[in-house]
Amino acid sequence: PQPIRLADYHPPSHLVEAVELTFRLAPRGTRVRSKIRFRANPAGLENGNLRLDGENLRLVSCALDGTPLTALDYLLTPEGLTVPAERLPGPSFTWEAEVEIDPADNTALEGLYTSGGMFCTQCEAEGFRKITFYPDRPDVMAPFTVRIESDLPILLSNGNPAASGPGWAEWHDPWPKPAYLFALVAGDLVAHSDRFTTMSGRDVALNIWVRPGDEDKCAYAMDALKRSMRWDEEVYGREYDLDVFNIVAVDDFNMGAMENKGLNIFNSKYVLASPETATDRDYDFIESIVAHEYFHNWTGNRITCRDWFQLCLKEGLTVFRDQQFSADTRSAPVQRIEDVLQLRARQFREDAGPLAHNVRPDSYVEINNFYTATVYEKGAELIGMLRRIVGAQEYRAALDEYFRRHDGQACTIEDWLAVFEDVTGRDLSQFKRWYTQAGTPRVSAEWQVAEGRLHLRLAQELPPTPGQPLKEPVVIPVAMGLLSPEGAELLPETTVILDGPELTLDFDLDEMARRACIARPDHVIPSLLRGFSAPVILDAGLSRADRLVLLAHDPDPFNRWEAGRSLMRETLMEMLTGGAPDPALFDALDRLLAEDRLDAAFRALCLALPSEDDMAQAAHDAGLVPDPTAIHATRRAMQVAMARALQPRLAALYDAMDPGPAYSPDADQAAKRALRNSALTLLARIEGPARAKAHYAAATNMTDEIAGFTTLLETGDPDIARRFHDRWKDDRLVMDKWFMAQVAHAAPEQAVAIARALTDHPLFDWTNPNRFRSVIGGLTSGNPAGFHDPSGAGYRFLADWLIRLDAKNPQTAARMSTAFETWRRYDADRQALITGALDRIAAQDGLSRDLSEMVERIRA
Ligand code: B3K
Ligand code: ZN
Repeated sequence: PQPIRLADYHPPSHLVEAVELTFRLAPRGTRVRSKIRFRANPAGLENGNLRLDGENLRLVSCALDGTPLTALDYLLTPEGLTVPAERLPGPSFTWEAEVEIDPADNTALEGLYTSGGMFCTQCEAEGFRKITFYPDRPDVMAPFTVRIESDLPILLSNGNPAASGPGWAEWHDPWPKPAYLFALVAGDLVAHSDRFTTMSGRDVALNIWVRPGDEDKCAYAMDALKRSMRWDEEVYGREYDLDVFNIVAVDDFNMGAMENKGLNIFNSKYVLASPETATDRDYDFIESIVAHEYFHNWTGNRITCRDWFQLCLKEGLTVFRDQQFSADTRSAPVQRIEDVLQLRARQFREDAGPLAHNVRPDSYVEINNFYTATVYEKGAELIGMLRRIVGAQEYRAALDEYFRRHDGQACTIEDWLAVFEDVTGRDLSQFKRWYTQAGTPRVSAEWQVAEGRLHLRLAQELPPTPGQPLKEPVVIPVAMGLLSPEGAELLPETTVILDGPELTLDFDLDEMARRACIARPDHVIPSLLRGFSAPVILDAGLSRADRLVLLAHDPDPFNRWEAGRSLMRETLMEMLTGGAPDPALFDALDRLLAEDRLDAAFRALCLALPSEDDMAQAAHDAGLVPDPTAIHATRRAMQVAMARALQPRLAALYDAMDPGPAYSPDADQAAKRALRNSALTLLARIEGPARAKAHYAAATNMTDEIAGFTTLLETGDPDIARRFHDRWKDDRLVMDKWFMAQVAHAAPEQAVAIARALTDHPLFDWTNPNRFRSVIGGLTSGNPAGFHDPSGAGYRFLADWLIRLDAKNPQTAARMSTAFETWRRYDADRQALITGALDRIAAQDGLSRDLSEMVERIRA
């Protein structure tokens, strides 16, 4: 298929004034009647034909202004239907159609499908065209009226309930929206209900709809929803705009959740929680995803994207908003570190390989392949930089103007930046390069102290990415401070802007020393990129001693953590090539762990090692060929060394950090459990399984239970998997953890065999995306050394499953194929095995557009 290009955008020939839909639901033959009021678009550059998208639809009948059309009046292809301009009654007309669709056969989970006896929809990006003929593009916005006919008790759509009777319900959504925000749900559902009064005093009914039996697992999601609604009022002045807000939990869902107007649909994994079944991490995800989808009501729904190239307009901004919310709700530094860990693990990895693309891509074959860490997480970083550059007040003023100017519109990144330019009077043309250049910039620092002055030179470099050999310098805000070798703060935090290839700064040490009331130091330690002020790779040029000072004293918690992180990474790299860990690092960690005034979650993060994938990338960046087996063994050896060096401290923390039996998912308790469970895992490396056995037996919540379970899996308790299974076999979400943990915590040489055996387990339902991801993702992400087994068995296993899944669910198959994106890092044997697996996939007949685009891009 031909790629679609941003440069080819043209406005639609027709706009929609109103849509009426009637669904007569049946699993094997749902009838959809549509009545759509069209009007010619004066700005339409097209030929004036009426172009409607439509896929997998059986057309029963259609008419224009009441006159039935015959097959001679239109052109029907597998992609849609065109009525030539000369057959249209005039500039305004009503299109009516009836189509039949087969929701029970819809295994792609896009459009209208069935899941465990309920009907539900997923339309973003282009699923609405599988429901009826329509201009399925985000710049066509219209109010929708929907009638649902079905014997199922609960019938939901967007907007407000309009009328209902036995076997039917009508909904009306007054806010014009693109078709991708359409949703319909029908099922035997029960609600966890509540109410919310908005800042202007309007009363909103809130419902979380779940299968009977799950209603006692909705309280946390509801609480998160109400807090999100309040937060958006307080921080952004945004009020909810309908009489009801519905959330529905669905077991079969391709991603996390979807922001359909007034009817958010969620993967049940991100709604249902009880202390016994959900971990602290699950609670954390529920909170941030509920917030994210709710925040889309303004950033995405009221103001949407002109075309799918502008996806970051809604996603980057909404991720930034949900990160702000989490930072306000929990610990801000911990949130920042976690966000950066995610960014590096997923987005830097993407940027470093063949799938690198702009935050605003220039072209795509299948848009679902561009819901990426680059669009989402790097997109959010760009908003954060913008806010840092213009300041919090001007940022808020610009957002107010954005909502004022563009409410009800479908916008572009140019519109977004123009608002900031108008409100702040700045020229953002250089900043815009962040949206149009792929790749992670590299920033390096060099400095010297001479004659009482510090000369600091910052430089940026932009490595080439596929299709972009040369790049222009970007605008990099560098938040920084300076410390003396004793850890005294010499310079209060300031932000400098690196917008050329390099920047030289000059500081007067005498003056700084005077202000800090210390003698003039003969050495200075720059603390650069505080709070990770830009999504770049920094070579700070710091010695080990300098970093130990930052680890002990940096007033910026992010850079404190970062100093420890880089020492750990360096130590692991040295151990990989035969070195031994430096005891000074362990001493520093020991002191940090003893600082009781530090957040326990922060301490747990400082104790965590870089992942195996981080290490593989670090090895590659250092010009080495990473050996996944050696990396795994080295991390293990480091854990043993750490446990030995820190044993008394870890044992003391294990006892001190017990939050007691009354479980709460709040940040404070979760932090204690995080630190305590890190201590448990490390201690098990030298103590054997006794402590983990007791921990598992005593656990009264899933966070502790899974920590005990995974530790026992690793220390080789032969019976633990069976016991966990027998306890939880009837709980789908907990069993996802059971499947995943066994693969992720298997010894590398056994991982593929274990994964394969699990795919034969009676509870392995590979058509359920969560279950598929548990086992196949448990190997590819959870057990890199197992996945990269030198035999190639992991690659063959993944390829076999991608081929099988692609025939049913291309979107999830394509998503999972990114496990191969790092293939160029590895040795020639592994490269040949991976490219062989990719070529085998590419050679399949009838491969989806989704997976074939991915394989082609990865292979290139
Ligand atoms: N907007 C949806 C993602 C849709 C993905 C389509 N493949 C969820 C979100 O970002 O909130
Ligand atoms: Zn989103």
